[in-house]
Amino acid sequence: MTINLKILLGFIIISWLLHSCTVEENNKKSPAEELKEKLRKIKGKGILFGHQDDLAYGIGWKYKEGESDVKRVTGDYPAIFGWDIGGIELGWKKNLDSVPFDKMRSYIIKAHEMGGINTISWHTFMASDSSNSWTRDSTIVKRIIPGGDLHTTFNLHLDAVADFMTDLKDKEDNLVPIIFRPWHEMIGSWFWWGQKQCSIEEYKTLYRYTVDYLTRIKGLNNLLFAFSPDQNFESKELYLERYPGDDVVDILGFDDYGDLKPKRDFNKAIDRLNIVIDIAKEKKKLAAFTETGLENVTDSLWYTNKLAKVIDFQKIAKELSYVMLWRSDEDVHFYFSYPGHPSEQDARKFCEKDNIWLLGDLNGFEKKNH
Ligand code: BMA
Repeated sequence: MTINLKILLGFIIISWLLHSCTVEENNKKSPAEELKEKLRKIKGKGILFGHQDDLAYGIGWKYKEGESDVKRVTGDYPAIFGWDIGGIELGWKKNLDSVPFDKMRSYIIKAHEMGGINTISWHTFMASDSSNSWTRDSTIVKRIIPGGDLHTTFNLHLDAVADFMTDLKDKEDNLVPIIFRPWHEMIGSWFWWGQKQCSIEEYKTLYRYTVDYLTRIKGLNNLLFAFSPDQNFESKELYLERYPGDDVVDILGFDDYGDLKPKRDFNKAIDRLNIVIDIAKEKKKLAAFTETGLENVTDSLWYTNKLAKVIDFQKIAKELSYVMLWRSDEDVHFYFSYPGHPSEQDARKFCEKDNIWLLGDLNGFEKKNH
């Protein structure tokens, strides 16, 4: 072979290698797309069980490596790990419930590396005077969206969120996928982004702007977005009143504590979940019960008598991706049981149901399907 031929051959091989790398790169799914695919595969087979702040603290312990109330009661970790980043926008080192952000970051990464799925909510403080989410100020949304006098400050708040999300990387330097659930419970009026505090258009603009800023401007490709009103809707129309658009939402959910309280009718929760699921099916989105629980689990049979009856109901069992209980903070309130609590056995019984998946079930399924 002449030198020239060798050079030409070498050139062809290198170009081919480079080309195939680029094709592979281009075909590579983003962390968000991978998570969506994973959730789609699971749908109908199991409902993932989640708990807010599960790895951070529980009843009688705080920041203890490997600890989890779900694990203490059931022997396994939850499959969904919930977190809240309220306070990140003010540059705080800890969130509104005193969870240090550096610890939260490492728990999120750990949950991901164990095979779990993380979801983040954001009890946002106000860009005007740093008042908390529960402040009924009906000027803030208008002031932070484009054109408002607090818009620049709000962009800085979103920068802080983006920085946190960008820092969530696994050992291989890949971004950890996150289900982000901003501006939740907007049908109620307890938050400054609630129904009485902003117009429909203002709310939609806020949600859309948030998604656009994080994904397009900040280039984050690890976020799925969940839309999660509270329980105050009786029809598809009401659920969708503030829905910001198919292009900015991946998961349709809702938060409901009221319908599952002891003297209330849990069929209401079934009706509402059916609404969410019908819309999700029409729109080809995923559906989730994004927050629920009974404060301090005052009914020792709550899991099997209420929660199981809701999520086992016909199409709910087939269509729901996950259900998440709120946090267990011994100084405030708890939503999952702990060893020695009268509801412990019932919690375990619920989590042992075939269609309720903890981390081990999720990992077992993943192994079989790869
Ligand atoms: C609420 C309560 C509060 C907490 C907030 C945000 O439901 O648990 O104590 O600050 O959620 O996590």
